[in-house]
Amino acid sequence: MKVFFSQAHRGHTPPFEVFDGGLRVPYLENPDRANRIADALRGAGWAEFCEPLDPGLEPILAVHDREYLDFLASAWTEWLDSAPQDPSTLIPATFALRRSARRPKSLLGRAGYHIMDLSACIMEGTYPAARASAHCALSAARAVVEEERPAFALCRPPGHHAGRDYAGGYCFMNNAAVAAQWLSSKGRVAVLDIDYHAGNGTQDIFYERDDVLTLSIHADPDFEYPHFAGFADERGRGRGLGFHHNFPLPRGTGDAEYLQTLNQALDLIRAFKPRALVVSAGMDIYADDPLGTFTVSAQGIGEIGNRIASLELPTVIVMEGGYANEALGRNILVFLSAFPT
Ligand code: SP5
Ligand code: ZN
Repeated sequence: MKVFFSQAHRGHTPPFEVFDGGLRVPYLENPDRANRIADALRGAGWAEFCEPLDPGLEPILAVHDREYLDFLASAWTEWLDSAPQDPSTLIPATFALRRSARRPKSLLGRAGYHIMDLSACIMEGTYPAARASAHCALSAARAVVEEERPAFALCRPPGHHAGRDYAGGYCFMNNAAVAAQWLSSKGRVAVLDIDYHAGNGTQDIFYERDDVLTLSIHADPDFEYPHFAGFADERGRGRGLGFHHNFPLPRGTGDAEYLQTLNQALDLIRAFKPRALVVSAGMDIYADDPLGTFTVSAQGIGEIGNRIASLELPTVIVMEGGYANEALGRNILVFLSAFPT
């Protein structure tokens, strides 16, 4: 199996994030995550590591606003120019609640406009890392179409919380959406998001589309991040009505309940008859995940892989979250092994 991976991710190492209550904690979405996954894949023998192509910004602009990408590109130098007391990472402390149409001019105004929480911290290597991560997903999509076999985009930073013009939840560019948007020129596309958290960014980006079916299985936003999206009654808008599906699940969800819900999602995908499938593969559903509350086992992750693979669709697997670093390599390996490698 081709694995698209870029070392650019190593430049994105925010020193901390801020949890609810103002608690500063070491950044959970750290380079160790991707390094461990890469090590596990090298050990597996079947992984064929590939550098992503760099087709520039055009395929990324198909899902993100230029003004937002300009913000990401210049935020770091503008941050240093503003001579902050602690320059280690840009985190705004004022947010554009239910945003007005007015675009702020200042750096902190734009940061609060384009960032939805205190976990999308920007530093020197963030923009290059996010760009390379999006290119990994795009390259995997191209490989899947060219070779008619599944490919894995080892994306870091992850992407599914990023919308057309906003970052959040460790995500800056929506890698899965970039892949799905490119694939949509070939035919209908389904995006299945199995990350523990609702894929609000992907939901927003394709909300009015009837040619891209989006489905997300996740912790109920009534108790879990991202809190403001991922509810079952959000089903798309306009011609996109009926082409988005959320499956919110309770705390403590285990293998059996998860797999039952997955079956419902897979039935919808089969009925849609897509040309290709993008899987937002977050491993934070795993029982020992520090951010999750589900009790899905490694064996359960393998079975999730088996059932998705049984669709027998051209499939792009895109890395999202998963923070139990010691288990991350094995979990991804178990998941990917379900597909033809
Ligand atoms: C890609 C991805 O998985 N992003 C997840 C971002 C979640 N940020 C949530 C922050 C809320 C922290 N709550 C701490 C509870 C620890 N037990
Ligand atoms: Zn997650």
